[in-house]
Amino acid sequence: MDETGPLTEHEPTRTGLSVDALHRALLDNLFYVVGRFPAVATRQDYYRALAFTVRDRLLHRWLRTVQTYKEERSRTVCYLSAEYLPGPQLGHNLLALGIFDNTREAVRRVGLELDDLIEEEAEPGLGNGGLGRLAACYLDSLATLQRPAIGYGLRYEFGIFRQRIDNGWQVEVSDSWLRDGNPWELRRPHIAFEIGLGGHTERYLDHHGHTRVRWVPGETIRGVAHDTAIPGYGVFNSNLLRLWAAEATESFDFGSFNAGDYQGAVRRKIRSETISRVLYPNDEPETGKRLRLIQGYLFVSCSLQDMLRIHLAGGEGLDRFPQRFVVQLNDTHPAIAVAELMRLLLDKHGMEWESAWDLTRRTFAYTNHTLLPEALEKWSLTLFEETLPRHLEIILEINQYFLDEVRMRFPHDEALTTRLSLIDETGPRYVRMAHLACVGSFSINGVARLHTALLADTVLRDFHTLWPERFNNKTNGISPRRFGNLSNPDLCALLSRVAGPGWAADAERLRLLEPHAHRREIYPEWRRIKLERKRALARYVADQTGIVVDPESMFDIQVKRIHEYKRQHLNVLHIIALYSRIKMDPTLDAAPRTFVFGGKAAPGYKMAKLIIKLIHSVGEVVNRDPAVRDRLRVVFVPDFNVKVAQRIYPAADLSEQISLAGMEASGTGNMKFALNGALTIGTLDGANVEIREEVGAENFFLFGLTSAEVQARKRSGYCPYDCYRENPVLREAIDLLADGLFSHGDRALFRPLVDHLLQQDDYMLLADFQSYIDCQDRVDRAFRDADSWTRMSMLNVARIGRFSSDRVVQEYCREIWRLEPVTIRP
Ligand code: GL9
Repeated sequence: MDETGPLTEHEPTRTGLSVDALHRALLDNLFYVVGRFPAVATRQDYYRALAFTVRDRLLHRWLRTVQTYKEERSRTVCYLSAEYLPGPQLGHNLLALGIFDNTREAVRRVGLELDDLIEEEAEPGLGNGGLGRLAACYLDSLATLQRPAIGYGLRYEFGIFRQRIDNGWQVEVSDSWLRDGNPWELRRPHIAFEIGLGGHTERYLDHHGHTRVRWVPGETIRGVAHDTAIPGYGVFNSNLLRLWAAEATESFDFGSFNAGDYQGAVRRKIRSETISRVLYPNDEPETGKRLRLIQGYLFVSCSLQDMLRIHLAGGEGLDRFPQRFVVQLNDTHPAIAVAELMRLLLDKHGMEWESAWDLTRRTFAYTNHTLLPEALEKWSLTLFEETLPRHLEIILEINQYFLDEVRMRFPHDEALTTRLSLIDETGPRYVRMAHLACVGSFSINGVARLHTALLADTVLRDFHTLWPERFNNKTNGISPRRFGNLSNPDLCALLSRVAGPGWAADAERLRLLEPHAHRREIYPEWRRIKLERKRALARYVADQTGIVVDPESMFDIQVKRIHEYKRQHLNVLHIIALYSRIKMDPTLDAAPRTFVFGGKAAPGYKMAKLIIKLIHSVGEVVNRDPAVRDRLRVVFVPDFNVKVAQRIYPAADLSEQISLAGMEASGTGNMKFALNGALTIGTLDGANVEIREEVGAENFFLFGLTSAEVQARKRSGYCPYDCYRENPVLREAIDLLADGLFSHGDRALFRPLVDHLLQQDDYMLLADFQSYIDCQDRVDRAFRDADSWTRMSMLNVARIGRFSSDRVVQEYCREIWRLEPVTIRP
């Protein structure tokens, strides 16, 4: 795989890929960029020197790519996303460049191990969870598939908080990922745009005598581009992730300074820079957060201004903008783009409404990522008017034309008009961002087949009635490079040996493993690799938590954001039931299990934080009890992020995907686990449905209500207390919890959780409980037949190729973006 070029004396220090060149460059950068002698350099110094070495090698690919796209005026997709979770870059870039082995050797020459340097990197936590990670996987695939693309977003100075655990409770610690600098990015001071905020609008006559609008903002702020290269795997193309950082338009207010107000002079600078200071940690957007609205506006406006700049520099007219650019809105966070593009075209470029609207609607496409009604973003009209007065005018005008069209097609249906309106007028008035995104986009997609169907049937039902042709599905996918090669190199080496190489760039080739799934002679090696990953995770767990786990036990893992709909507490109820069963019957024949949890709770989400405490509390009792020693262990891995995830997926035997059917839009962890040979226990929710179809029902542990059954049960009046009363196993588990067995006799601690389950149970844990327990029994029996389990594991890997992000990105390219590959040559 490595491009081991010939060793020539003249191989350039900044581009050469041989061990010699890399070694020389490493020392060169250590001295001239990091400023350290080898004798005193720390690992972090060496990591930085190596990162610069790799960045040098990326730069000419990256500049070549930009130059080629520009020359060829390639059609480009711009992915607008408020979140990105790219994970650590070093390993990924070495893999893409094909210089892993050479670099390992070069690093050995200075007496260090590459893996230790990779460990040094602080990852950019610029996202909350699946949505941000998906954006990163798509950038990887776009580059690998040689599609011209720019990822646009915000350069938060503080990413998602780091999670510490204190006495079983989550404690949030700020994430200063930029503290040691970021060797991967290039600040581009010449690529900067101003945005306005507040102020008022004025009307005036232009030289044709037409009324036009001028926005006079109360203040202006600058966004400055920071670029990171996203190299494709095994190709020369390297795309761009362009993140905007907020800066003051003038860093210093001389008026105040001269008047002797030194503090006031810097205050404005600080206020401006605050805008990109921190990522909002909630996965449910909140209204009323002015700063969040401004964040979205900053990166959207800078990105659109940047696209218009690039387009106009190519010498073509604005009318051709939709030929050159297509803009994908990653959820509603960037939906203000619809109004902002209108504003730029109308007010800055003097376009007429009709042509501006036509152009706008041909530019945007919108992806919805959630059905949770509370997560549908809306902004109060007053906040909007204060912050973006011109945009509110434009949105109201779009709304007027839109509702006229609705009334024309559906006369006498005022209820429909009210439901579709961009403005929610049922109480205090709000702007509905999802509606703005729908009206302004030519394509609307969900992220799994079930999710898209439910979208059309529930939250976007009226839009589906109006424009069924705009709706389409794009089932999520994951990068086989990041979650295969990088996370699990040993398994990947085996796959390449058995199924043949090439699957990393063409995951459908994993199918070639299928005929080998009955070859028992391979099973020991398959199991040895899994065991090795479990040992490594066990070491990490011991290091992080002090808890010792048995690598031979079944690793039953649930890692994802903590949320009631994801039902980590259903998993806990099973643990309690199993614990009490073993206590009652010490001879019970069940495979030893290690239950692993990980994930962050939104800081303001009390119940989610209580679930973290619950996991720790149950763990404390179970892990200490000699009666179940060696049979049950419960651990919570703190601070789940991309780096930790890469350790966890390869070590899993069982993947918990147990959300209430109809709640999880897609899920992507489910795919990462399966690619690493874990079997899934799951409901018919999100992409689970399609994963099960692909891997085969006999290789998937299914339980629970379907989404149709959920809806029916809710309609007929679901009463969780009935389940509790009628099921002695469930009753016992809940009673143990309520009686304080896991809280040192404190009956109040988990009361809110128990009460909610018994009285409301919005996510129907009690309805699914018995089905889950029965299914876990099937898992247990299956696991104890090691050969059969191994065959199922192999079949999961062989049949998971469809969930490669390469497949999805190709679908986006064909069906939404109309984007062709552009080959970049060295
Ligand atoms: C999410 C959905 O909840 C997931 O089911 C989906 O897989 C991803 C990617 O499409 O998007 N939507 C969403 O708001 N989040 C998702 O993970 N939340 C976070 O990213 C925290």
